[in-house]
Amino acid sequence: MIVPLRRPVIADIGRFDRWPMVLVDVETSDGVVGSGYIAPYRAAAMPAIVAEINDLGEVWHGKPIAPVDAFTQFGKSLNVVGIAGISLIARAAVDMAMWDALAKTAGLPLVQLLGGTVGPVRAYNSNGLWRHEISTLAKEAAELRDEGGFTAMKLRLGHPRLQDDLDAITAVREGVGPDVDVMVDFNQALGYGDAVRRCHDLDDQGLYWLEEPIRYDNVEGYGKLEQRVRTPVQLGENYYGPRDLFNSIKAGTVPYAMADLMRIGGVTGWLQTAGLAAAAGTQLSSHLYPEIASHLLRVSPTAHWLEWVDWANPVLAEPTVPVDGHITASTRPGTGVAWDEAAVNKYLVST
Ligand code: SMN
Ligand code: MG
Repeated sequence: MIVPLRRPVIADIGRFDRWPMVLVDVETSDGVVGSGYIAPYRAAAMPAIVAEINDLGEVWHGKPIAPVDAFTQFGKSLNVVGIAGISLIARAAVDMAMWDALAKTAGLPLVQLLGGTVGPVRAYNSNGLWRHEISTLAKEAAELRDEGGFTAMKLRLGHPRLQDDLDAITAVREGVGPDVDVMVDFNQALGYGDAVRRCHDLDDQGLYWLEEPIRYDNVEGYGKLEQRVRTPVQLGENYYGPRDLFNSIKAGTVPYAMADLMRIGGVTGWLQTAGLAAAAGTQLSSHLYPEIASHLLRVSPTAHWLEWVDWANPVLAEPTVPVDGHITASTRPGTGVAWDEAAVNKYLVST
């Protein structure tokens, strides 16, 4: 499925005008359907992921809805294909659908099944402020604030010239004033040395965090960078499973981390990561997947910010709605992820 985006996503990792999604349904012998989705950025990646998901479906056919057991077993069976990448993405996709089925079977919203309560989660608006024409950023920032009473938003930086990054920050401040928290995301645009310079140059701008200034797998680089700048560094959307956070923690202080449900390993991978973050004192935010993150952040001891994006809304039967800068999970049994079948038929592509 490829859905439209209200605003094109433009970052150092690429430009995305539409958003490919893989929807997964699992059905129990009692007829309960659990649903989940992943969004693998590139449409061309979908056939390989769908093939792995179908493979896992066959492995688990006839077995109980036990997502933790399945996650572990799938890890063993896909070990030969790879621990990270497509293997983990496929495991995550099935995991999210299985947790939805389990919570529906229990008659509880996912957060309650996990021992928490449905309630508001603090969110920042990430639906815009891409690395595009700087003259449009002030207006867009005001729009983002007003789309749901947001008090925080994320701006994408990493322009080749420092001055353009500074101008982009100035434009956002013109649009929303000093009281809105501004996170900035470089999407790995900089080399280590340039990142030291750039982060120092931006350190007195009052920014909330500096996200992914360098390549996500430069673990030592992040450890050193964190010691050298005052504004906390943020990373984690590219962590493949909890061990990647563990490696970051070993390399130095990790004030902030974020987990992406597709890469961290779905609900099961998130829960493992949240325990690790809590033990290390790392404040944990979500990356995309707000529908499920709004359950999980409520049971994560060091929960920080939810990243609000509405990109899945075109195919959701009950799209999430931000209120006063907060996202509240669905009170229905399950995760609340259910399809608008007419929209699904409209955006379906063959893989
Ligand atoms: C991002 C998310 C999705 C696509 C491109 C970039 C970004 C973020 O890194 O953190 O929102
Ligand atoms: Mg990011």
